[in-house]
Amino acid sequence: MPPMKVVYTPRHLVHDVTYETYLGVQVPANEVAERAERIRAALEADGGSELVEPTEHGEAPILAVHDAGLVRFVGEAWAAARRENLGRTALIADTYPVRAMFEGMSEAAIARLREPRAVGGRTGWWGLDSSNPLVPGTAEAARWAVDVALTTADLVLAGEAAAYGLCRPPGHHAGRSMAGGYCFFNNAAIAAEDITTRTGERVAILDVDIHHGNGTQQIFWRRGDVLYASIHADPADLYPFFVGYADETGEGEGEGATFNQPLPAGTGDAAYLDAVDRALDRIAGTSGSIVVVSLGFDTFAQDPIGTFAVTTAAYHEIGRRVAALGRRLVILQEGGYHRPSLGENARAWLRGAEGRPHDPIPAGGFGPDGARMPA
Ligand code: SP5
Ligand code: ZN
Repeated sequence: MPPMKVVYTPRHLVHDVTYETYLGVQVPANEVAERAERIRAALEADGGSELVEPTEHGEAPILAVHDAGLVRFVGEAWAAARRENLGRTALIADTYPVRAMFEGMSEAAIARLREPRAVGGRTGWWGLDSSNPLVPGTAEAARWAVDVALTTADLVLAGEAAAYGLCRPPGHHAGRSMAGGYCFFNNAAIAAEDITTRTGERVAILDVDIHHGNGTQQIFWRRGDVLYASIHADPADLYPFFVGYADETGEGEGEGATFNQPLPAGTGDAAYLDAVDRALDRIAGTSGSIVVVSLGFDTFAQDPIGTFAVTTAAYHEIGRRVAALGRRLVILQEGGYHRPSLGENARAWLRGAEGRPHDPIPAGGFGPDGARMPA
Protein backbone atom coordinates (compact mmCIF):
# COMPACT_ATOMS: atom_id res chain seq x y z
CA MET A 1 0.00 0.00 0.00
CA PRO A 2 1.29 3.53 -0.76
CA PRO A 3 2.02 5.75 2.25
CA MET A 4 -1.14 6.69 4.17
CA LYS A 5 -1.89 10.39 3.90
CA VAL A 6 -2.08 12.13 7.27
CA VAL A 7 -3.88 15.46 7.19
CA TYR A 8 -2.39 17.80 9.78
CA THR A 9 -2.00 21.50 10.38
CA PRO A 10 -0.16 23.33 13.17
CA ARG A 11 -3.11 25.75 13.26
CA HIS A 12 -4.57 23.59 16.06
CA LEU A 13 -1.88 24.98 18.39
CA VAL A 14 -3.82 28.21 18.93
CA HIS A 15 -6.49 26.18 20.76
CA ASP A 16 -4.15 26.33 23.72
CA VAL A 17 -6.06 25.01 26.72
CA THR A 18 -4.44 24.95 30.16
CA TYR A 19 -7.26 24.19 32.59
CA GLU A 20 -10.72 22.72 32.51
CA THR A 21 -13.17 22.54 35.37
CA TYR A 22 -14.64 19.32 36.66
CA LEU A 23 -17.54 19.53 39.11
CA GLY A 24 -16.51 23.06 39.97
CA VAL A 25 -12.83 22.29 40.56
CA GLN A 26 -10.13 23.60 38.25
CA VAL A 27 -7.98 20.73 36.95
CA PRO A 28 -5.27 20.50 34.26
CA ALA A 29 -6.81 20.27 30.80
CA ASN A 30 -7.00 16.87 29.14
CA GLU A 31 -7.58 17.98 25.56
CA VAL A 32 -4.28 19.76 24.93
CA ALA A 33 -2.14 20.56 21.91
CA GLU A 34 0.51 18.06 22.97
CA ARG A 35 -1.89 15.27 22.00
CA ALA A 36 -1.84 16.03 18.30
CA GLU A 37 1.87 16.84 18.35
CA ARG A 38 2.65 13.45 19.90
CA ILE A 39 0.66 11.67 17.22
CA ARG A 40 2.19 13.67 14.39
CA ALA A 41 5.71 13.08 15.74
CA ALA A 42 5.15 9.34 16.08
CA LEU A 43 3.80 8.97 12.56
CA GLU A 44 6.64 11.04 11.13
CA ALA A 45 9.21 9.00 13.05
CA ASP A 46 7.63 5.76 11.88
CA GLY A 47 7.75 6.70 8.20
CA GLY A 48 5.32 5.16 5.75
CA SER A 49 2.92 8.08 5.89
CA GLU A 50 2.80 11.45 4.18
CA LEU A 51 1.75 14.69 5.89
CA VAL A 52 -0.78 16.73 3.92
CA GLU A 53 -1.94 20.27 4.74
CA PRO A 54 -5.70 20.81 4.86
CA THR A 55 -7.35 23.13 2.36
CA GLU A 56 -10.06 25.62 3.28
CA HIS A 57 -13.61 24.48 2.56
CA GLY A 58 -15.54 27.51 3.81
CA GLU A 59 -18.59 27.65 6.03
CA ALA A 60 -21.13 25.86 3.82
CA PRO A 61 -20.25 22.27 4.82
CA ILE A 62 -20.44 23.31 8.50
CA LEU A 63 -23.84 24.93 8.01
CA ALA A 64 -25.06 21.72 6.37
CA VAL A 65 -24.77 20.11 9.81
CA HIS A 66 -24.80 22.85 12.44
CA ASP A 67 -27.26 25.59 13.40
CA ALA A 68 -26.05 28.95 12.12
CA GLY A 69 -26.39 30.29 15.66
CA LEU A 70 -23.80 27.83 16.99
CA VAL A 71 -21.41 28.72 14.18
CA ARG A 72 -21.87 32.43 14.94
CA PHE A 73 -21.44 31.87 18.67
CA VAL A 74 -18.22 29.84 18.36
CA GLY A 75 -16.89 32.47 15.94
CA GLU A 76 -17.55 35.48 18.17
CA ALA A 77 -17.69 34.08 21.73
CA TRP A 78 -14.20 35.11 22.77
CA ALA A 79 -14.60 38.71 21.63
CA ALA A 80 -18.09 38.87 23.15
CA ALA A 81 -16.78 37.59 26.48
CA ARG A 82 -13.94 40.08 26.54
CA ARG A 83 -16.39 42.94 25.89
CA GLU A 84 -18.12 41.92 29.13
CA ASN A 85 -14.73 41.57 30.84
CA LEU A 86 -15.33 37.81 31.09
CA GLY A 87 -13.19 34.93 29.83
CA ARG A 88 -9.92 36.26 31.22
CA THR A 89 -8.15 33.00 30.36
CA ALA A 90 -10.98 30.72 29.23
CA LEU A 91 -14.74 30.83 28.83
CA ILE A 92 -16.64 27.98 30.48
CA ALA A 93 -20.43 27.78 30.61
CA ASP A 94 -22.25 28.26 33.86
CA THR A 95 -26.04 28.24 33.38
CA TYR A 96 -27.77 25.80 31.03
CA PRO A 97 -31.29 25.57 29.61
CA VAL A 98 -31.93 22.11 31.08
CA ARG A 99 -35.18 20.38 30.21
CA ALA A 100 -36.62 20.51 33.74
CA MET A 101 -36.71 24.30 33.45
CA PHE A 102 -39.33 23.93 30.73
CA GLU A 103 -41.29 21.00 32.14
CA GLY A 104 -44.97 21.31 31.32
CA MET A 105 -44.45 23.86 28.56
CA SER A 106 -45.78 23.00 25.10
CA GLU A 107 -43.45 22.39 22.16
CA ALA A 108 -44.72 25.71 20.77
CA ALA A 109 -43.78 27.55 23.96
CA ILE A 110 -40.41 25.83 24.04
CA ALA A 111 -39.83 26.84 20.43
CA ARG A 112 -40.27 30.50 21.46
CA LEU A 113 -37.35 30.35 23.91
CA ARG A 114 -34.45 32.43 22.65
CA GLU A 115 -30.71 32.89 22.88
CA PRO A 116 -29.94 35.45 25.58
CA ARG A 117 -27.90 38.59 25.03
CA ALA A 118 -25.36 38.15 27.84
CA VAL A 119 -22.40 35.92 27.08
CA GLY A 120 -22.96 34.00 30.34
CA GLY A 121 -26.34 32.91 29.03
CA ARG A 122 -25.19 32.40 25.46
CA THR A 123 -22.40 30.05 26.53
CA GLY A 124 -24.89 27.81 28.31
CA TRP A 125 -27.45 28.12 25.50
CA TRP A 126 -24.94 26.64 23.03
CA GLY A 127 -23.18 24.35 25.51
CA LEU A 128 -23.49 20.88 26.99
CA ASP A 129 -21.11 20.88 29.92
CA SER A 130 -18.66 22.87 32.02
CA SER A 131 -15.55 20.83 31.14
CA ASN A 132 -15.27 22.54 27.77
CA PRO A 133 -13.13 25.68 27.84
CA LEU A 134 -13.26 28.09 24.93
CA VAL A 135 -9.98 30.03 24.58
CA PRO A 136 -8.80 32.82 22.25
CA GLY A 137 -7.77 30.44 19.45
CA THR A 138 -10.69 28.02 19.68
CA ALA A 139 -12.72 29.39 16.77
CA GLU A 140 -9.77 29.33 14.40
CA ALA A 141 -8.64 25.84 15.43
CA ALA A 142 -12.17 24.43 15.31
CA ARG A 143 -12.57 25.71 11.76
CA TRP A 144 -9.27 24.11 10.76
CA ALA A 145 -10.26 20.81 12.40
CA VAL A 146 -13.29 20.76 10.08
CA ASP A 147 -11.00 21.49 7.13
CA VAL A 148 -8.76 18.62 8.21
CA ALA A 149 -11.79 16.30 8.21
CA LEU A 150 -13.06 17.55 4.84
CA THR A 151 -9.60 17.31 3.27
CA THR A 152 -9.34 13.74 4.54
CA ALA A 153 -12.71 13.01 2.92
CA ASP A 154 -11.48 14.65 -0.32
CA LEU A 155 -8.47 12.33 -0.41
CA VAL A 156 -10.65 9.26 -0.04
CA LEU A 157 -13.16 10.50 -2.61
CA ALA A 158 -10.20 11.02 -4.94
CA GLY A 159 -9.34 7.35 -4.59
CA GLU A 160 -7.24 6.79 -1.47
CA ALA A 161 -8.19 3.52 0.25
CA ALA A 162 -7.79 5.25 3.60
CA ALA A 163 -6.65 8.59 4.97
CA TYR A 164 -6.24 9.91 8.50
CA GLY A 165 -7.23 13.38 9.69
CA LEU A 166 -5.52 14.57 12.85
CA CYS A 167 -8.47 16.68 13.97
CA ARG A 168 -8.08 18.88 17.02
CA PRO A 169 -10.30 19.96 18.70
CA PRO A 170 -12.29 16.73 18.39
CA GLY A 171 -15.93 16.73 17.31
CA HIS A 172 -18.26 13.89 18.20
CA HIS A 173 -19.92 15.53 21.25
CA ALA A 174 -20.95 18.59 19.25
CA GLY A 175 -24.60 18.43 18.17
CA ARG A 176 -26.43 20.48 15.59
CA SER A 177 -26.88 23.33 18.09
CA MET A 178 -24.43 22.48 20.85
CA ALA A 179 -20.73 22.42 21.70
CA GLY A 180 -19.40 20.24 24.51
CA GLY A 181 -16.97 17.55 25.58
CA TYR A 182 -13.94 19.39 24.16
CA CYS A 183 -15.81 19.63 20.83
CA PHE A 184 -17.10 22.69 18.94
CA PHE A 185 -17.91 21.48 15.43
CA ASN A 186 -18.64 17.83 14.66
CA ASN A 187 -15.80 17.02 12.27
CA ALA A 188 -16.94 13.45 11.57
CA ALA A 189 -20.58 14.42 11.02
CA ILE A 190 -19.57 17.22 8.66
CA ALA A 191 -17.33 14.82 6.71
CA ALA A 192 -20.08 12.16 6.57
CA GLU A 193 -22.65 14.69 5.37
CA ASP A 194 -20.21 15.96 2.74
CA ILE A 195 -19.52 12.40 1.52
CA THR A 196 -23.17 11.37 1.27
CA THR A 197 -24.06 14.63 -0.50
CA ARG A 198 -21.25 14.34 -3.03
CA THR A 199 -21.55 10.59 -3.73
CA GLY A 200 -25.26 9.95 -3.22
CA GLU A 201 -24.16 6.87 -1.28
CA ARG A 202 -24.99 5.86 2.25
CA VAL A 203 -22.22 6.43 4.78
CA ALA A 204 -21.45 4.56 7.98
CA ILE A 205 -19.81 6.18 10.99
CA LEU A 206 -17.93 3.87 13.33
CA ASP A 207 -17.26 5.62 16.65
CA VAL A 208 -14.64 3.91 18.81
CA ASP A 209 -13.94 6.73 21.27
CA ILE A 210 -14.74 5.59 24.82
CA HIS A 211 -17.41 8.27 25.11
CA HIS A 212 -20.68 7.97 23.29
CA GLY A 213 -20.75 10.40 20.36
CA ASN A 214 -23.95 12.08 21.43
CA GLY A 215 -23.53 14.87 18.91
CA THR A 216 -23.16 12.53 15.95
CA GLN A 217 -26.11 10.45 17.12
CA GLN A 218 -28.27 13.56 17.49
CA ILE A 219 -27.34 14.95 14.07
CA PHE A 220 -28.23 11.74 12.23
CA TRP A 221 -31.00 10.47 14.57
CA ARG A 222 -33.73 10.74 11.94
CA ARG A 223 -31.51 9.95 8.96
CA GLY A 224 -31.61 6.60 7.23
CA ASP A 225 -28.70 7.39 4.92
CA VAL A 226 -26.06 7.64 7.65
CA LEU A 227 -25.53 4.69 9.99
CA TYR A 228 -24.11 5.62 13.38
CA ALA A 229 -22.44 2.66 15.14
CA SER A 230 -20.78 3.41 18.47
CA ILE A 231 -18.92 1.37 21.08
CA HIS A 232 -18.55 3.20 24.37
CA ALA A 233 -18.64 3.09 28.15
CA ASP A 234 -22.12 2.64 29.61
CA PRO A 235 -23.55 6.16 29.91
CA ALA A 236 -24.88 5.21 33.33
CA ASP A 237 -21.25 5.47 34.44
CA LEU A 238 -19.46 7.88 32.12
CA TYR A 239 -19.85 11.14 30.21
CA PRO A 240 -22.03 12.09 28.31
CA PHE A 241 -24.31 10.27 30.80
CA PHE A 242 -27.72 10.94 29.30
CA VAL A 243 -27.61 9.18 25.94
CA GLY A 244 -25.80 6.19 24.44
CA TYR A 245 -28.04 3.34 25.59
CA ALA A 246 -28.60 0.29 23.41
CA ASP A 247 -32.32 0.98 23.11
CA GLU A 248 -31.64 4.25 21.27
CA THR A 249 -31.96 3.12 17.66
CA GLY A 250 -33.06 6.27 15.79
CA GLU A 251 -36.53 7.43 14.78
CA GLY A 252 -38.50 8.06 11.61
CA GLU A 253 -36.37 7.49 8.53
CA GLY A 254 -33.50 6.85 10.91
CA GLU A 255 -35.16 3.98 12.78
CA GLY A 256 -32.54 1.25 13.01
CA ALA A 257 -29.68 3.48 11.77
CA THR A 258 -28.28 4.13 15.24
CA PHE A 259 -26.44 1.17 16.80
CA ASN A 260 -25.14 1.71 20.34
CA GLN A 261 -23.03 -0.81 22.21
CA PRO A 262 -22.50 0.40 25.78
CA LEU A 263 -19.92 -1.73 27.61
CA PRO A 264 -19.04 -1.94 31.30
CA ALA A 265 -16.06 -0.33 33.02
CA GLY A 266 -13.02 -2.57 32.85
CA THR A 267 -13.78 -3.82 29.32
CA GLY A 268 -10.64 -5.40 27.88
CA ASP A 269 -9.43 -6.47 24.46
CA ALA A 270 -11.52 -9.61 23.96
CA ALA A 271 -14.91 -8.08 24.79
CA TYR A 272 -14.00 -4.91 22.93
CA LEU A 273 -13.02 -6.79 19.76
CA ASP A 274 -16.30 -8.74 19.91
CA ALA A 275 -18.15 -5.41 19.93
CA VAL A 276 -16.06 -4.22 16.97
CA ASP A 277 -17.09 -7.34 15.05
CA ARG A 278 -20.79 -6.69 15.79
CA ALA A 279 -20.45 -3.09 14.63
CA LEU A 280 -18.65 -4.17 11.46
CA ASP A 281 -21.34 -6.79 10.77
CA ARG A 282 -23.96 -4.09 11.02
CA ILE A 283 -22.00 -1.79 8.70
CA ALA A 284 -21.49 -4.65 6.22
CA GLY A 285 -25.27 -4.94 6.02
CA THR A 286 -25.61 -1.38 4.69
CA SER A 287 -24.80 -0.15 1.21
CA GLY A 288 -22.07 2.42 0.63
CA SER A 289 -18.35 2.26 0.06
CA ILE A 290 -16.99 4.66 2.70
CA VAL A 291 -16.76 4.45 6.48
CA VAL A 292 -15.96 7.46 8.63
CA VAL A 293 -14.11 6.35 11.76
CA SER A 294 -14.34 8.49 14.90
CA LEU A 295 -11.09 7.26 16.42
CA GLY A 296 -10.49 7.69 20.14
CA PHE A 297 -7.67 6.28 22.21
CA ASP A 298 -9.38 6.98 25.52
CA THR A 299 -10.32 3.27 25.61
CA PHE A 300 -6.65 2.73 26.51
CA ALA A 301 -5.97 1.03 29.83
CA GLN A 302 -3.98 3.99 31.15
CA ASP A 303 -6.24 6.77 29.92
CA PRO A 304 -6.77 9.28 32.75
CA ILE A 305 -10.49 9.79 32.07
CA GLY A 306 -11.41 6.44 30.50
CA THR A 307 -12.55 3.24 32.22
CA PHE A 308 -11.62 0.52 29.70
CA ALA A 309 -8.47 -1.60 29.45
CA VAL A 310 -7.77 -1.81 25.71
CA THR A 311 -4.12 -2.35 24.74
CA THR A 312 -1.86 -1.08 21.99
CA ALA A 313 -1.81 -4.53 20.36
CA ALA A 314 -5.61 -4.44 20.20
CA TYR A 315 -5.52 -1.10 18.36
CA HIS A 316 -3.50 -2.76 15.63
CA GLU A 317 -6.04 -5.58 15.44
CA ILE A 318 -9.01 -3.15 15.42
CA GLY A 319 -7.44 -1.21 12.56
CA ARG A 320 -6.88 -4.46 10.70
CA ARG A 321 -10.47 -5.65 11.18
CA VAL A 322 -11.98 -2.31 10.19
CA ALA A 323 -9.91 -2.25 6.99
CA ALA A 324 -10.88 -5.88 6.31
CA LEU A 325 -14.43 -4.64 5.72
CA GLY A 326 -13.09 -3.66 2.32
CA ARG A 327 -14.53 -0.14 2.42
CA ARG A 328 -12.58 3.07 2.08
CA LEU A 329 -11.81 4.73 5.40
CA VAL A 330 -11.95 8.38 6.47
CA ILE A 331 -10.25 8.07 9.85
CA LEU A 332 -10.68 11.13 12.10
CA GLN A 333 -9.12 11.70 15.49
CA GLU A 334 -11.42 12.21 18.47
CA GLY A 335 -10.26 11.71 22.10
CA GLY A 336 -7.42 9.92 23.89
CA TYR A 337 -5.62 11.55 26.80
CA HIS A 338 -2.74 9.35 27.96
CA ARG A 339 -0.20 11.48 26.20
CA PRO A 340 2.87 9.20 26.40
CA SER A 341 1.08 6.39 24.52
CA LEU A 342 -0.93 8.39 21.98
CA GLY A 343 1.71 8.26 19.26
CA GLU A 344 2.28 4.56 19.67
CA ASN A 345 -1.44 3.80 19.72
CA ALA A 346 -2.13 5.84 16.59
CA ARG A 347 0.81 4.19 14.85
CA ALA A 348 -0.50 0.74 15.79
CA TRP A 349 -4.07 1.48 14.63
CA LEU A 350 -3.02 2.96 11.32
CA ARG A 351 -0.50 0.19 10.63
CA GLY A 352 -3.32 -2.29 11.22
CA ALA A 353 -5.57 -0.40 8.82
CA GLU A 354 -2.80 -0.36 6.19
CA GLY A 355 -2.18 -4.10 6.52
CA ARG A 356 1.30 -3.47 7.86
CA PRO A 357 2.63 -5.50 10.79
CA HIS A 358 2.48 -3.93 14.23
CA ASP A 359 6.23 -4.18 14.92
CA PRO A 360 5.80 -2.78 18.44
CA ILE A 361 8.20 -0.02 19.37
CA PRO A 362 10.73 -1.34 21.89
CA ALA A 363 10.88 0.52 25.20
CA GLY A 364 13.10 3.53 24.76
CA GLY A 365 12.45 3.71 21.03
CA PHE A 366 11.56 6.90 19.16
CA GLY A 367 12.84 10.38 19.64
CA PRO A 368 12.53 12.77 22.54
CA ASP A 369 9.87 14.97 21.02
CA GLY A 370 6.90 12.77 20.92
CA ALA A 371 6.17 9.21 20.22
CA ARG A 372 7.27 6.94 22.97
CA MET A 373 9.26 7.93 25.98
CA PRO A 374 11.35 5.29 27.76
CA ALA A 375 9.16 2.99 29.81
C1 SP5 B 1 -13.72 13.91 22.70
C2 SP5 B 1 -13.74 13.41 24.12
O1 SP5 B 1 -13.14 12.38 24.41
N1 SP5 B 1 -14.38 14.15 25.03
C3 SP5 B 1 -14.45 13.74 26.38
C4 SP5 B 1 -15.20 14.72 27.21
C5 SP5 B 1 -15.18 14.33 28.65
N2 SP5 B 1 -15.72 15.37 29.48
C6 SP5 B 1 -15.72 15.11 30.88
C7 SP5 B 1 -14.34 15.17 31.43
C8 SP5 B 1 -14.32 14.91 32.89
C9 SP5 B 1 -12.91 14.75 33.35
N3 SP5 B 1 -12.92 14.32 34.70
C10 SP5 B 1 -11.65 14.19 35.30
C11 SP5 B 1 -11.77 13.60 36.67
C12 SP5 B 1 -11.16 12.26 36.71
N4 SP5 B 1 -11.42 11.61 37.99
ZN1 ZN C 1 -13.69 10.45 24.39
